Amino acid sequence: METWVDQAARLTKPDKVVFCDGSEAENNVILHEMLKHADSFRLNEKTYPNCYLHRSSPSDVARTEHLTFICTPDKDDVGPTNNWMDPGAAKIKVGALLDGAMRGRTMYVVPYIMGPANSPISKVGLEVTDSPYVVANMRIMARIGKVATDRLGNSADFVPGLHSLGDLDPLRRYIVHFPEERLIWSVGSGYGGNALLGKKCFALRIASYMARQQGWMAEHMLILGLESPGGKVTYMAAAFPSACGKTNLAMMVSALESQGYKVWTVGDDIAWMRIASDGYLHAINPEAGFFGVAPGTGMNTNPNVMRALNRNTIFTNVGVTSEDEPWWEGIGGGPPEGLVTWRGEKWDLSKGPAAHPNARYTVPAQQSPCISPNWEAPEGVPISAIIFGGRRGRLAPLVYESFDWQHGVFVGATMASETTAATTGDVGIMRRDPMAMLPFCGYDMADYFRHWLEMGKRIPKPPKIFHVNWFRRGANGKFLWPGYGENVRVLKWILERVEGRGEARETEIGYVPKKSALTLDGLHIAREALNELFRVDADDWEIDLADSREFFAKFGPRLPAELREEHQKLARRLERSIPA
Ligand code: GTP
Ligand code: SPV
Ligand code: MN
Repeated sequence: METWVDQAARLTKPDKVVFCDGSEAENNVILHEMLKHADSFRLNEKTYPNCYLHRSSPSDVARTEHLTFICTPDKDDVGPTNNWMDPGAAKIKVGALLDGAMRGRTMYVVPYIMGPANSPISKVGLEVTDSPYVVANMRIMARIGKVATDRLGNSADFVPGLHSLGDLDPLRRYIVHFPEERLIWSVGSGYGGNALLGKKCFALRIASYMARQQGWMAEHMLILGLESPGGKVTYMAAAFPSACGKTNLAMMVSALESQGYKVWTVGDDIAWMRIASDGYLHAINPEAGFFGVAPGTGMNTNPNVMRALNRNTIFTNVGVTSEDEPWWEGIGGGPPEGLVTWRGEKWDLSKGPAAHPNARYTVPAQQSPCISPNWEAPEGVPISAIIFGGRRGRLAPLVYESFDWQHGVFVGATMASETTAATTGDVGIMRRDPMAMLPFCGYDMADYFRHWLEMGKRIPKPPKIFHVNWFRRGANGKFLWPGYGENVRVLKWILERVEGRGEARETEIGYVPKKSALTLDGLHIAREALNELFRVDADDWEIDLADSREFFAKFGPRLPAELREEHQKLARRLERSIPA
């Protein structure tokens, strides 16, 4: 570890190197450093103790997928959906930007564990960074310092990551991964998934590569436990693309709590899953905190997270009130007098939203009132259902179940969703995002599909696979389904299907709940809205099939034949149902 740190320091030439032990005293020093910068502030100490506001550079507010690369000797190994750079060329190009990048700055060395400290599934990483904001976030999002160095001992089995803010210019920003070396270099961004290297860079891109080699899975999934009457808890994992509702589903206050259905959070963004000796796929949450989307989060949508956000939280790119309290669209109520925007300007209507649409909070997981008692179980939790989903204004019904694992893999592989503010670029554009891993798979996605198919054969008690869509819109353009805490009604049906109950009708695309099978008491929803939510329109699906065929074609012969077979089977089922 010291050797690697020395090399990183020789390249970046910091004035000072600080090894982080993760202690409270050290955290205070780092927060003090963070607050020296004009972009960070302490919030109201009475109402928001130990809370901070950080404003990132206006051109550095989301992940930048076009500046993210996978570097393998053979270009074909990253597949058609990843950006590729030759490892040698990347070292030269990005190395030039890192050369001397920390002059006049302190280099913080942050050893960290992804996963519970005592779990055999956990892994150690090491991030060096010149950003105190990154250190403060890593401290919430991972287990850092002494626990990690203790776990590592003399071993060299860790994933190193070199991060520098550089000059924050998007023209000199690169997030590059060397999966064969298990190495990450990131320069030019201080934002979330670009800079907190344990998260997307390690726990998904590098880990997905390792997982295929070693026979496990690293997925962009929340993990929740659904408690049913009598107290039994059934665990489910769900993959939705960025800003499509993972945190909210994992932390919901159930609309059916009075009937005995309650949701417990194990994780909100990433799942590492292994086949355990009981025959189930077991999942751990490699993270220790939530880096969640602030806009849209309020007492009426996600009271559990709201109750966690009033202490020890770092807010990024939210607005701030005259009382030094954080504010964003959807927090409840209109913009208060004296509101200041995420860019530090006095708010008025001409400024648009006061919080950036991808504004985030970083909060310790254990502050959540619904954190599962098993969230740090070393062996993980057994997964009974995998749920795919996305933002689909049309087409996909509220929920459907795949016929079997292979069909479920096809459902995941053909997932599509409207783009969101979580990544730089246009918002609201439909794109294919298989398993919500399009930006996070560290190798060819055709091989990734193959890995999914192989895993299915190896899991003695495989989870059932479902697809949900909270975002279908009616003719008036409004969402048909109320979402949030009401989503538990769909989870309840999924649980019943897992248990072999739950009534369904077979359609061309899979099993859809019989209308009487979904618990709707207490919910005011028009019959037409329900009909539309469950409608499977064969013509629309045929159009979608043409699009997924084109997507699959990109992968050429590497695409598993099983997926072409599923594609043809669906095409045939649709043909049969459309009158000539
Ligand atoms: P990442 O952290 O980017 O991976 O996102 P995520 O999948 O955890 O998304 P999150 O739960 O933070 O939700 C993103 C946005 O979708 C927020 O603005 C939410 O308010 C909104 N949202 C979440 N769940 C629902 C839902 O059931 N219905 C509707 N209409 N909006 C939702
Ligand atoms: C996502 O974009 O999927 C996130 C936030 O969870 S980030 O850490 O920026 O990747
Ligand atoms: Mn995410």
